[in-house]
Amino acid sequence: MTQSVLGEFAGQLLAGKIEVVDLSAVLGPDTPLLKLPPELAVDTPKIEVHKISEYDDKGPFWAWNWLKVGEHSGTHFDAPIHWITGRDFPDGSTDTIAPKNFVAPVNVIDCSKEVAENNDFLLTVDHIKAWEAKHGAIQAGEWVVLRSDWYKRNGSEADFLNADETGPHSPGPTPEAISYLIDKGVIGWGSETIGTDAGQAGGMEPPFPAHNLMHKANRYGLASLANLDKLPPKGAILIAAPLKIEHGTGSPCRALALVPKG
Ligand code: 23J
Ligand code: MN
Repeated sequence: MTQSVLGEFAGQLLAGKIEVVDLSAVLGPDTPLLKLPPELAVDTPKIEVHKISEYDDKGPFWAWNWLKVGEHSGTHFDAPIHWITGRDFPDGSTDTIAPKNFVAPVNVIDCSKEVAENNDFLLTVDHIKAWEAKHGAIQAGEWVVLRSDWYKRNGSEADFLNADETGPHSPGPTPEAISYLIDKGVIGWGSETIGTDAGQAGGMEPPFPAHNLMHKANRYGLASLANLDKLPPKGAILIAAPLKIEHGTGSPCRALALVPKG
């Protein structure tokens, strides 16, 4: 049975009937990075790419670099131990999460119109229920991601963070929406913004609910996703695996979606 499904899949993949959509942004020195209030925290450092050699006297036939990059940089995976509420899960770090959890169906909730009108848009339980009534129920083991088209701002850190004197302004979920999804048994929550929470989520109860509640439930996060506008509401498979960093709290990742064509 499984053999025939994978055989069928291989045939469709090679025939171009399944599209592989890149959900990751370019990772480099210009990648936008989270800025936290200085009184609260230390920021993740700027990404650095250092040349070791480039077919030269440091290595005549090869080019290679070394990187300085925080775990929570660019398109990245949040592991449960990232948050204090998830710190004790033995399978909650990048090196201990079961690999089967890196491949799962994805539900894409399109809020791009609402976000265009209100940068602080918050996804509520009612929004999710209305989406389910239209597209079908969200099932256990699936990802839920918020399409906002925010990734189109990724080329400019100022536009991406969208901060003013009152702090950053970007969309995200309410605490109740995250609790609703956890009760459904989702595997995680993903967003196109700098982190999985809304820009103003530091003032919510609990603060940063996507982090606090998802990781408390041993579930995952995906941040700075791109190209969610290329996905159907349902029917795509999301592949997103963090580097196997020892006791890692997260990692930049190459997130991909398999999408049936036509
Ligand atoms: C550390 C502190 C607060 C937040 C974050 C990290 C993230 O968004 C992240 O990248 O996990 S909100
Ligand atoms: Mn993160």
